[in-house]
Amino acid sequence: MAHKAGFVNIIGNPNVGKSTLMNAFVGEKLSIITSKAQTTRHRILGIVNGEDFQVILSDTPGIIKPAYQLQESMMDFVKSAFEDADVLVYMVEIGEKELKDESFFNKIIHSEIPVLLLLNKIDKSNQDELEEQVQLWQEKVPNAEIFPVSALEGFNVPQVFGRIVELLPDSPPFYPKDTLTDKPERFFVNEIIREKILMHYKKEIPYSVEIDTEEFFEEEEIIRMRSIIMVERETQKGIIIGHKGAALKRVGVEARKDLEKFFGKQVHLELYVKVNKNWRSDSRQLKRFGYSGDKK
Ligand SMILES: Nc1nc2c(ncn2[C@@H]2O[C@H](COP(=O)(O)OP(=O)(O)OP(=O)(O)O)[C@@H](O)[C@H]2O)c(=O)[nH]1
Ligand SMILES: [Mg+2]
Repeated sequence: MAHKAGFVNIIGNPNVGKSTLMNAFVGEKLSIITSKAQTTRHRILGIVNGEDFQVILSDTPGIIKPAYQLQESMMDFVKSAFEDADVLVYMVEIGEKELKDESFFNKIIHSEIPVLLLLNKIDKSNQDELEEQVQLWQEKVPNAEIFPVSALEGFNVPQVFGRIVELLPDSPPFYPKDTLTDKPERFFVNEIIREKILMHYKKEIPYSVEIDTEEFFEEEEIIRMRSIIMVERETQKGIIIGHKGAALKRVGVEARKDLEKFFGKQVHLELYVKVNKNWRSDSRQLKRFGYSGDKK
């Protein structure tokens, strides 16, 4: 029997629903999702295995004009997603007019590989608007096949998946057939904690935070984790901890609940806050946190 396999890389502006789509395809919450832009900072693989196919999806950070080195590394992940894609999934949301970065947009319209343009969040739209938007995007990206979808409600998601499998080249699998992702367990610990930070803190705080899980120790009944929440400045440390530690406690309780769901096991989570001055602009630190740019 012929076997199909390949890389399907999801790109688009921030907050359009790329991670929601990847999770819907994979059926697991691999990528964190929040209503804030720049939730995703890495390229995260989500692998869907069937008897005769292996779809290797990549969720990527939303495309922005980088203002500091962390954001440059985030855009390097997007660039890498252009390099090895067998199918490009370009996601836009209803009401959106353009991809802010022209060079990325040019790569899409001149792409030699198939482009699926997903017009997302159609649950928030109506028929007239939808038709007008489909026409707009068909003109802008003539080489794309357009699919209106709702990643959140699953509308048209199986149809898009079917089309992806059709477009994949004949190939043996790239990963063992029981592989779900390329990221280690600690990565997901970091991300689940960061999701709570994105949800509960305002302004620059979530963008100044990185998580480093120093300990991940699995016992028979429980997994013990110790994670550091790193901030850039002393004042941010106080804000993270909050009055009598209440804010930090909330992060810990909510993260632990999600971690227990994710790992299917009881979790003990210790959280500490540390100042790590200007980590976002420090190459060595960024490398240590996995932002080296060209990694899948
Ligand atoms: N109404 C509606 N909301 C959606 C849909 N898909 C995603 N969202 C919401 O849009 C917001 C952003 O979703 P994400 O999946 O995090 O978007 P993203 O493109 O990965 O964002 P970044 O990682 O920041 O680039 C969240 O609040 C989602 O719940 C959809 O189909 N309909
Ligand atoms: Mg995302």
